[in-house]
Amino acid sequence: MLHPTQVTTLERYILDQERIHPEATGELTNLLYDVALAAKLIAAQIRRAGLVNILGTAGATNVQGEEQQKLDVWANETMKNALNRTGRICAMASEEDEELIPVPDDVVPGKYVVLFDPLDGSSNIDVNAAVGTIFSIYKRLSSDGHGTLADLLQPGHQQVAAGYVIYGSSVMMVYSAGHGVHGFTLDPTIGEFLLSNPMMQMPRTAHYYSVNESNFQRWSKGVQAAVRGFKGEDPERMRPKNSRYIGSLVADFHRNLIKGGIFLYPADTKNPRGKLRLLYECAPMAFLAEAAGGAATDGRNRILDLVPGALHERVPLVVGCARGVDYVRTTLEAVEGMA
Ligand code: FDP
Repeated sequence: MLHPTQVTTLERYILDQERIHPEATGELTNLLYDVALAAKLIAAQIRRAGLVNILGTAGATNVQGEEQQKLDVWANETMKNALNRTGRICAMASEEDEELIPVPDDVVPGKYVVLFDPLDGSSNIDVNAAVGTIFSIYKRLSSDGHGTLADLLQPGHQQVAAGYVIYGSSVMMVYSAGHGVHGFTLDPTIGEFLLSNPMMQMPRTAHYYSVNESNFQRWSKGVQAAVRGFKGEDPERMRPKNSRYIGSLVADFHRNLIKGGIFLYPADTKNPRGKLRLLYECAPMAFLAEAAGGAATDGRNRILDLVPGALHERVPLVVGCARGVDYVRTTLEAVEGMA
């Protein structure tokens, strides 16, 4: 047991990591700390959701045509306000905003851009299931002034850091700056994220698969074959797995990271490009998966190599334990041939 004065806070841990990597200037530390502050505010609001009667739809729909809930709006504003006046970023993009979000004119733009999904899995809020915030950080490509769309439309392998906050039975922030994946649990009594899961590794063997199987009839033959394999119909190539689907990407991913599993949101006839967004969901989760020894593909290509053409582009996603992800890719190739 550690004495309370020996615990490692998020700030202390990131600072120590930066000391190991001499190229670091400390700005990324502060940026991650800005995200952590927003996460604490969002966590506090989520905890109060049932009490203050703020559940329900705000009446508006977001750019994807989905119904927005009040907490989505609130979380989005909280993220923007935590980041926009810090001088550390030159632009932002949010799953809830159609266009690039510029920093205010009176703020000197910084060298990073941040993209985020402020409240992912929001259809779970009404039922008290886990939701999350996903973030993704890149260095700007333009040299100065306000950030541009090109600064935001970078392939995932260029991310300098990515992570998520899961608002579950406890609140955890999981991030990677490329050197391992680290998890911190919020101690609500002192309001600090404390290191709880250093150097998280995706288990080599997947015991679970997570997919919305109600879409089965809408999938391609290859996806159907891969999921049948997970159920035990391809015993020579794949051991049968247990199934768990929460319907909240952060919660499903987090479960698979800890227990060993594969998450899929494939293309289907209703969502021919898949449902999840490349920049706000797939690229940051792929960055984390690879940093933890896992993998992520759209079925054919490595997610981190995809070059986004637009802010809200969607792609199919298969992410989790490397062998399971590769099984899906090779099964698609065998059934459907090369693209
Ligand atoms: P939600 O619609 O509740 O916001 O991209 C959003 C997302 O949740 C993911 O978090 C989740 O993995 C997925 O959609 C669930 O989609 P289905 O309901 O179609 O399974």
